[in-house]
Amino acid sequence: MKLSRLAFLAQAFSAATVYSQSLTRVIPNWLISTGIPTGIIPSFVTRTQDSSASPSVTACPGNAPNKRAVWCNYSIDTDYENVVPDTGKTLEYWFDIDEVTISPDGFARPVMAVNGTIPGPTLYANWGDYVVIHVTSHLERARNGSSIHWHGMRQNYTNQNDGVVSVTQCPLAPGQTMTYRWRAVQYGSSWYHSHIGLQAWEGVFGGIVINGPATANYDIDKGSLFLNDWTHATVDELYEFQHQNGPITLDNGLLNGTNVLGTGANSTKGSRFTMKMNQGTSYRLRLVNAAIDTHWSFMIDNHSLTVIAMDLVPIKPFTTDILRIGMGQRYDIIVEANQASIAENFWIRAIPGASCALNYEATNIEGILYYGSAPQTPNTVGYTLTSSDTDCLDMSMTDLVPYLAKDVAAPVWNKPENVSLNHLTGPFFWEMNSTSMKISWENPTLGQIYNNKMNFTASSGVIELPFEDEWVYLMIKTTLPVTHPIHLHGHDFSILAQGTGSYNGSVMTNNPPRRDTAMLPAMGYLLLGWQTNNPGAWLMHCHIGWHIEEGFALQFIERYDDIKSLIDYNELQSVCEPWDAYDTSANITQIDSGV
Ligand SMILES: *[C@@H]1O[C@H](CO)[C@@H](O)[C@H](O)[C@H]1NC(C)=O
Ligand SMILES: *[C@@H]1O[C@H](CO)[C@@H](O)[C@H](O)[C@H]1NC(C)=O
Ligand SMILES: *[C@@H]1O[C@H](CO)[C@@H](O)[C@H](O)[C@H]1NC(C)=O
Ligand SMILES: *[C@@H]1O[C@H](CO)[C@@H](O)[C@H](O)[C@H]1NC(C)=O
Ligand SMILES: *[C@@H]1O[C@H](CO)[C@@H](O)[C@H](O)[C@H]1NC(C)=O
Ligand SMILES: *[C@@H]1O[C@H](CO)[C@@H](O)[C@H](O)[C@H]1NC(C)=O
Ligand SMILES: *[C@@H]1O[C@H](CO)[C@@H](O)[C@H](O)[C@H]1NC(C)=O
Ligand SMILES: *[C@@H]1O[C@H](CO)[C@@H](O)[C@H](O)[C@H]1NC(C)=O
Ligand SMILES: *[C@@H]1O[C@H](CO)[C@@H](O)[C@H](O)[C@H]1NC(C)=O
Ligand SMILES: *[C@@H]1O[C@H](CO)[C@@H](O)[C@H](O)[C@H]1NC(C)=O
Ligand SMILES: *[C@@H]1O[C@H](CO)[C@@H](O)[C@H](O)[C@H]1NC(C)=O
Ligand SMILES: *[C@@H]1O[C@H](CO)[C@@H](O)[C@H](O)[C@H]1NC(C)=O
Ligand SMILES: [Cu+2]
Repeated sequence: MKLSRLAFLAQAFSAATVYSQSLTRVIPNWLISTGIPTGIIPSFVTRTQDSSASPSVTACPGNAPNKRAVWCNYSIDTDYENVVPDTGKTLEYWFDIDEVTISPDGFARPVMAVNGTIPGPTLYANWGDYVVIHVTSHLERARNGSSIHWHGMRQNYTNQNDGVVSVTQCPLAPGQTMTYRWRAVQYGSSWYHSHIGLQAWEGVFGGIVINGPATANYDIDKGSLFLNDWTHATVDELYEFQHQNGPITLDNGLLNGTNVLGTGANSTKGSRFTMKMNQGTSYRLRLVNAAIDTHWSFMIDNHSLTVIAMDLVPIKPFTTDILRIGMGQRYDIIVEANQASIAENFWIRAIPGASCALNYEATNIEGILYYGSAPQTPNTVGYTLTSSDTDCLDMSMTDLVPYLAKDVAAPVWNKPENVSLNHLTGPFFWEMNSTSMKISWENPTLGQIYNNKMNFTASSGVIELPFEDEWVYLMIKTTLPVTHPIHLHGHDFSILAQGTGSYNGSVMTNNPPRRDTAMLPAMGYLLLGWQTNNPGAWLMHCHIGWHIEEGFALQFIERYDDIKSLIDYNELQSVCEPWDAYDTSANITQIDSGV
């Protein structure tokens, strides 16, 4: 290796330990000491985060601030479940999964992140566009496999691009590149994240914005606003303690990747999330809960929030002061900047749900909305939390009315799943119907289906749905005092019943809330229904990072007979073969559920 390159690397190393928004990829120690042939050296780059990066795609003509319902020749009234604009466009993105040291709250720690930033670069597309993403992993030092899941994206007949290790692919080995291809058949706000181990919560995530029509007007789109909890040790380091002992207190939280760290020995300067608004202007924000184990109540002092979408489903606008958002969920909100006469600065608050989340900085996860020329410390007072906020529940079902009404028919398949723990002291494994998922990175479900395997083991958590375009219902119940955000891949489900205590048998079939993630209340039930119109192996899981690691997952094999023809086996093998070789040479051990 040339000396100049080594000097460059050394410089990069020291730069990486200093907090700044500029990022440097950490070069694996073995690379420096052994001098590997240049061909496999990851391209080394220094980047500056451009927080003002503008969308790379433009809105359809006609979609003006006072006409957000319009979208080219389509509109908010178009039935997006059946009609998708033919834009004739394919967008191509390149993602690098890096290991970097950054200090989102002023406390330096190693993270894994897409293109070295938290959140990673936002993926923009227009409704109907095709999207191609080339993902390259540089996780040599951690010796991690990787993958990217496009959360909430329908993956209509493109199951193999869902990015779930052990189900739709093998882990992507360090140094390898894999390409995902899918079409944006819905519009709105979502996010992408790694779907192996706890890697998403080490920092591998970012926003997805699919432009389309909306159910209310607004002037300016402010983009994604991520709500994360945050730890100073890595979540991989914390996992074993959590696994043995149960819930742990997290160190902090971040608004769009930044915060300060309050008092005490570890206090830092960090920096608060700030957002400038002009009196008389309205703003769209795309809230995403990307936490490992925190349900949030979000509010902006003295401002009300108009909610226009839940996950990727537009809803009839409703107004609230406090918005509860579970892990994996999204809400699109409009904020009317109309309070400049009261103050110049207002707190934006993300408050952890007291009965389900522990955080040392619970009252300090705050940003600043300011009307003046620069942000100053606000002295405003927050709205009062209700018991639903502290109990980590979803917004009321009666508020969440899909704009495009869809009624639910009787099911051909209707079964319960009982959520429980293997035993009440650690190590903890979550079970559904007494089974904790345990599947293998090297042996993804799609490969097994391609090879005609029929007999899945109990711990693979497989439920077969061989029905074509029929409704199926799944009742998830628990007697334990823990809430869980339940997420399904490949579909939006309808929420037919949701509550605490015993279920009284009522089923809401008349345009119920429809989305991809919903809360199972503590000691409660959640009845979900969806239509089997998308062949594939689709994961359903709790979106609490610890819980998926501990086996809280099922996989629905929807229309087995229709899946095989959708599999590109060469492509599957092009990720599995390098992984198998890497796995053997690096002596990797899988300790978790596999997803
Ligand atoms: C909209 O409709 C017009 C007339 O039907 C057609 O010429 C045009 O290509 C359409 N535009 C789009 C974006 O679909
Ligand atoms: C999903 O894919 C199927 C098969 O290609 C197609 O018939 C259907 O129209 C697609 N649905 C949407 C919403 O694009
Ligand atoms: C990510 O970083 C790579 C390498 O610098 C760059 O080519 C690519 O455009 C970046 N991707 C995005 C989405 O910004
Ligand atoms: C990733 O690397 C970390 C640190 O080496 C390790 O603790 C963790 O188990 C790895 N995760 C996966 C999914 O391999
Ligand atoms: C949050 O960060 C993302 C990614 O950098 C950016 O696109 C978005 O505009 C930011 N959101 C706000 C509200 O500033
Ligand atoms: C400081 O941070 C370290 C690492 O996360 C933690 O172990 C320690 O308890 C923290 N100390 C205080 C006073 O918060
Ligand atoms: C601002 O909000 C606080 C807390 O909700 C409330 O007490 C106060 O009256 C509000 N101020 C105005 C001028 O509305
Ligand atoms: C789960 O167990 C219950 C009770 O034994 C049973 O009725 C149900 O069919 C099982 N669920 C599935 C999906 O097999
Ligand atoms: C469901 O799980 C609870 C423990 O959480 C257990 O007491 C109960 O018997 C289980 N019910 C069924 C039908 O398995
Ligand atoms: C499962 O099926 C495979 C062939 O598909 C067969 O070789 C194997 O013995 C079967 N295992 C069990 C436990 O039935
Ligand atoms: C059952 O519960 C639902 C929702 O809590 C309620 O609306 C309905 O009136 C109840 N039905 C009966 C028969 O008690
Ligand atoms: C491989 O890993 C296992 C478990 O982590 C360890 O017991 C074994 O010694 C390792 N083997 C080699 C050759 O490093
Ligand atoms: Cu859970």
